Amino acid sequence: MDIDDHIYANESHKMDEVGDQHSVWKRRFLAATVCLGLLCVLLLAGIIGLLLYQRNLLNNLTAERDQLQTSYNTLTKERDQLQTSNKYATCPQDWKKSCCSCYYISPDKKTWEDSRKDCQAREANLVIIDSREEQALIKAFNRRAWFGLTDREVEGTWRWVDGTPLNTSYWTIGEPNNLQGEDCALVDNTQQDPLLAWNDVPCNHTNSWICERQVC
Ligand code: 2F8
Ligand code: CA
Repeated sequence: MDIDDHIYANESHKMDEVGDQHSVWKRRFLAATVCLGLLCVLLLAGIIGLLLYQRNLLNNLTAERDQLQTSYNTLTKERDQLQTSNKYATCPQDWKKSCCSCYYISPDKKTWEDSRKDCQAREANLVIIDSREEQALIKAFNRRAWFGLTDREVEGTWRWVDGTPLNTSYWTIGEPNNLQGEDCALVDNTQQDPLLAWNDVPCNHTNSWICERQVC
């Protein structure tokens, strides 16, 4: 082997070494790239997973909030209903309770219409007497007082303040007689028999009055 061949062999060997190193780096670069790619994919999957988890959490929280809101609304409604029923289950101070009604007996005197308005302002109405027991109770209050009966719309046709016609009545003998244009009924405290105690008198007279508020 002459010197040229030797140099050539040497150079060729060096080139092979460089080539080998190059392919080693190439493989390392490729491996690094693949690793980086995998890392990116994992990171992306992690981020997507996290976002999905967050969305799921948010949906659950929203559903829970809506449920709580519904429960709150229901409870508020129930509380209001209880407060209303409690308000009407007991009679206000100075009212008398009997059976299913509260009765207010006025200390002062007004016309029939103003008496009716007063009762309405008290969330009640002039009393509608629809049983013998109630008539006896009203009579026992021992007042000359208006109650919720009038024939001011049609003379001789007596109607209760709720618009229902009069079926059973407790007029004093000889009443109603419309003596002086008398269109409103009162219970007369001078009569003995509690079941014969009504009289018709002019509506613009002033008398005590009895309101009734039904509580059941
Ligand atoms: O006699 C019955 C008659 O008595 C009174 O008139 C004199 C009554 N009037 C008043 O109470 C205002 C009548 O209504 C009653 O019919
Ligand atoms: Ca009369």
